[in-house]
Amino acid sequence: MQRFYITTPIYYVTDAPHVGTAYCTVNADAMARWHRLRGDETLFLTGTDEHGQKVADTAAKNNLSPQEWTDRTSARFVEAWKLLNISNDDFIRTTEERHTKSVQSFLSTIYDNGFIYKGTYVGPYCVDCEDYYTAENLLDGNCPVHGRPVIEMEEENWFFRLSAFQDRLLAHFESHPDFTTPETKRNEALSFIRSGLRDISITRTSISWGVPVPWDDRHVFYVWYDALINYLTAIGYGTEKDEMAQWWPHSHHLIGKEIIRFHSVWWPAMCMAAGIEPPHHVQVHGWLLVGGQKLSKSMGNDGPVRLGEIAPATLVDEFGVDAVRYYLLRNTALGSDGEFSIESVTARYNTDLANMLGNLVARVCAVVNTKCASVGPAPSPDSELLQFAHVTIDEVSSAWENFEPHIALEKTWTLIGAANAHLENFAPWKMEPGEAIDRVMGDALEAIRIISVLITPAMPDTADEIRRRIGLGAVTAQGDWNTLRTATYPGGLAVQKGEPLFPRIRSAA
Ligand code: ME8
Repeated sequence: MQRFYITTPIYYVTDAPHVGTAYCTVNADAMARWHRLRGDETLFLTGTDEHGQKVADTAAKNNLSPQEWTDRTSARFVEAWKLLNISNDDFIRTTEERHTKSVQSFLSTIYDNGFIYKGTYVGPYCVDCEDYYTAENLLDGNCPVHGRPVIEMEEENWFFRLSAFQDRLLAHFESHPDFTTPETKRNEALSFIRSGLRDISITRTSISWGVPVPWDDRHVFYVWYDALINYLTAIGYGTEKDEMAQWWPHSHHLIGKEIIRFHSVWWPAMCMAAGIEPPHHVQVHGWLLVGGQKLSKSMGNDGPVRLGEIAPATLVDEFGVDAVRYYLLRNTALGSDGEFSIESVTARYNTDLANMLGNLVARVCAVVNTKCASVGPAPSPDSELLQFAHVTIDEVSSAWENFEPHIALEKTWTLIGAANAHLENFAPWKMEPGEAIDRVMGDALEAIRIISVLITPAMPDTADEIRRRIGLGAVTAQGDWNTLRTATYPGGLAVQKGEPLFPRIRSAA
């Protein structure tokens, strides 16, 4: 048993959740579910990032106070994640009292340790990124991420001595080769460190929407400086409910590729400065693109896509929650960018879910109904199909372990393909009731039992429904994962037919 603490970025409340933020959250959810299934002690955190200039500006544009705006928008994230069956153990909001306490305690420690000093910042700043740039970083004078104009910032601020951590960070990357994965993203972080680290301005006097600096009440902390600490707030850093010893540093931060520098450079340096270990692992994922562009809140409804039409709620309505989860986990390798389109969701739905998984379950239940008097037979000990299933269990297991959901699902679907081929091969619908058909159907039911466990992190409701149809209870770590290889489908259970799990959808074209 391990301890597994997984986090998503906390999302800005500048607008509603979209399929890009859903992508990251569903991936983190599947990892959390996988680790719970293995019996690991698991903590899964997500939440909303509610401070900063961008949020204050958005609230003002909507004629609301920042607090009213954040209350309203944060609730939309809670709602969307409920709809997507996200199993987070906690949902953090950075405007909560517990967060203020942790941030002030953490940054006061860094201050007391001598890594914060007063200076003046002059330079370009992108409000959309809430990030500083140098003139060389800009693309045609614009922000390299958003392609929009930056503002010229000049402020007397408190600075974090990031430059003091260059060597320690390099040594940490050296001694922890898996600190940031995949390797291409690790190299990106490394080359940023090697290019020379500059101290960072970490406070603001120009806005008041932030966590107050405890030693200088004219300042609030710069939003990124308060945001990163959320990962510690949730485990009670600096409060009476301190669970640091239990959960730190077992953390895995799942993040998009545009925020590597904050998580793989700033954050470990901040931890070092505060005298705690850096997080265990930063897992970087790529972007969902639409028409080649990053899907984002600022795309609004005038870009290459109307965001409302691909909002998580609309997709769930159209395809069902588990199909959306499956698509997000399966279609794009974690770490790469992937083009999102309704056509590709429809294609995967029809091919992988309706034709392969849905069809397998429907055929097995129908044949057991007509040829085995609705009673599922037990499998034979060493069939070829089951030997293959056991190899698949190992492959799927190590893919989940390595943060490769797309491979875990690809391998699972190979087993689904093999189970369908087993049926095609024996054509039990043409056989007479008797021992031979019992063997064929027992093996198919055993494959379905194994498949139901393997799909649980991705498609928990479908897994339970499939099991209900073949007479089994919901998947548990103790009863199902631990005995996945040793136990078998017991036989003698009532098998029921049901509505198609994934009725085919006609494509719009
Ligand atoms: O950066 N494809 O918040 P944010 C895939 N508050 N993932 C996407 C995506 C896309 N098109 N668009 C967004 C922030 N994401 C900060 C984080 S953490 C201490 C503070 C996902 O609302 C992806 O995980 O801009 C990305 O890193 C995150 O949303 C950024 O969300």
